[in-house]
Amino acid sequence: MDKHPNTDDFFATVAEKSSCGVLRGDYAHADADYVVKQQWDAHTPAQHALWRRLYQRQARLVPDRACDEFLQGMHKLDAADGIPDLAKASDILFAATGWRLVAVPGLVPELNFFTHLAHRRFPVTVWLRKPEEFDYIAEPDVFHDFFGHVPLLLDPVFADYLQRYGAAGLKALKLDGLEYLARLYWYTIEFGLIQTPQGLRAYGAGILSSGGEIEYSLHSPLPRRIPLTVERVMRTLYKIDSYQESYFVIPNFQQLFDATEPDFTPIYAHLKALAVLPADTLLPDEANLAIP
Ligand code: HBI
Ligand code: FE
Repeated sequence: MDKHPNTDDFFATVAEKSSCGVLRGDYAHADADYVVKQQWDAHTPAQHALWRRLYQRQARLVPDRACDEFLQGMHKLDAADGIPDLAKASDILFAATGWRLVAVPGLVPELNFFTHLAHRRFPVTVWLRKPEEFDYIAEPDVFHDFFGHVPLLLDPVFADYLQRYGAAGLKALKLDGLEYLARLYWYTIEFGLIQTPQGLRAYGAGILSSGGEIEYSLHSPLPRRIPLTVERVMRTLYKIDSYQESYFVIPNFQQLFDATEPDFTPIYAHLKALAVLPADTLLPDEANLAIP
């Protein structure tokens, strides 16, 4: 595995963020793109049983709370019975939107992550959390990645947004815009909300794979729910180990796709002159959308 220029500082940064100071995955057998074999047969009956418990909890929570596109993708993937075989799920995904799944040991450096996304490959972590991590886990595991992220990749508009996000990420690395792209990822792909004719719904993977944040993000009076603009999201800090203090709301996925159409270079230049905003900010001209 040849080292990418940013590999060491990436793992140092993520390792200090992850709970135990080092990344949990086994990176020794990863190839140059950080891809590994899933070794699906090595999963134990206890791990499949833990997957079923996680899946059953979330499958009970998502009706009337996740957007329809997520629910349709979840049903098509049909992964209730145990840890999915990523190659089989990848075939279902490819038939729907031309995306593929690649197995990875865990978090990978941004350069590799963005390169995968830009080529319609979604990295899925191969290890599953421990039973004692049922309610919270510091690093994404196979349940967060597969249950949280993969269903929406079967939606053509969202799938195109994610590929365009990957391409923007590769540019951001050259323009020193990584922190802005990371915030856009966080407040859309991980913690995004969407206004639908049936009401406010969640589409972010961090929300939909969480036991408690689905209800909190949609119905708690505590967080702000603000109409999304790219510039506002790019300057807003976020918390990685607690429920979000603000959620950003889109009217539909087409608007999110269109918002990533322009070249972000001028936005980055403009943002460099602006102060970052704490996660609990509500600007004077912003609506805090009422709780449904
Ligand atoms: N790697 N496997 C994996 N999954 C992620 O979600 C991920 C990553 N590397 C970097 C990263 N996310 C974030 O820095 C994004 O904001 C790019
Ligand atoms: Fe994620």
